[in-house]
Amino acid sequence: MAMATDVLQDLSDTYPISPEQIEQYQVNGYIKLKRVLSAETLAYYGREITRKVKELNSQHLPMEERDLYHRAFLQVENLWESSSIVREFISSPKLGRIAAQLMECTGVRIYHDQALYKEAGGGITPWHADQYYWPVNTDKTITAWIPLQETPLDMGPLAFCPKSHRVTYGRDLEIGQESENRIGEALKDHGIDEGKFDLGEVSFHSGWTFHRAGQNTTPTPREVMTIIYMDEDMRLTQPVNSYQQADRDKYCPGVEVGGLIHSPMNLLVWSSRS
Ligand SMILES: O=C(O)CCC(=O)C(=O)O
Repeated sequence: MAMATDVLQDLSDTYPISPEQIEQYQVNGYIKLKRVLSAETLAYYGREITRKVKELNSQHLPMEERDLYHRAFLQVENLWESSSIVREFISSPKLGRIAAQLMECTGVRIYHDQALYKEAGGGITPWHADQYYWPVNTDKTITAWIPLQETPLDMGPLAFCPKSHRVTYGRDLEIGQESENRIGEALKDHGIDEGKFDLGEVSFHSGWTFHRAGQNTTPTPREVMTIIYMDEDMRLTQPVNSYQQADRDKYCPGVEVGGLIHSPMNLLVWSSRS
């Protein structure tokens, strides 16, 4: 049984990031890093994350009655608000520091968290870029995708199109069948980096990087926690679609257009200024 002090230490330790890894992230728009978190840390926080997913999940339709997007995963957002254990996890200085270093910014705040559990028999995650959904004024956003178990190809690990954060085609598409078809077609000559994740491996992808995931054909759920960070200096832009308006209301309460996004929802988890 892991001791709370051991796992807390694991969340605070420094994970060294080399200049080559920063360059790799900047060029490709994502990076996969091995041995970021220990098996004990993932088991300890994973238990609580799974408990919260079961408590808060509102998707109860059988798979065959759902549309493509809702077959991809159970999606539960901002677990940290009602769990001090999840709050501890998403406040990890180790993960925050990696995010800031990769984006080459002085610090990061939380935009939001979400658990993405691809159930046994769950469908594909269609091609998309996350920043379509976010009313923010720069591209300094990054998602830590943290599998809670080893994730082989048949469980549907996250896959990335290298360098696609520089591709502007398809940025106006919401996730679904159309994004899967049109972005998949547009990127077919760019290649796809699709591989398993070891236990403890974490990927970081930029808000405009196109990504997808295959089906989970195993009998075991693919349990993943994600933390979405933004530059500590990020400002709010006028929402340009209904999703951005909903995000503004949920994740940036009280922030004016043009204002610094530092509402009580946006925990400052790592900064070299403080
Ligand atoms: O977990 C998945 O299948 C998709 C994850 C994703 O799209 C994201 O974290 O931005």
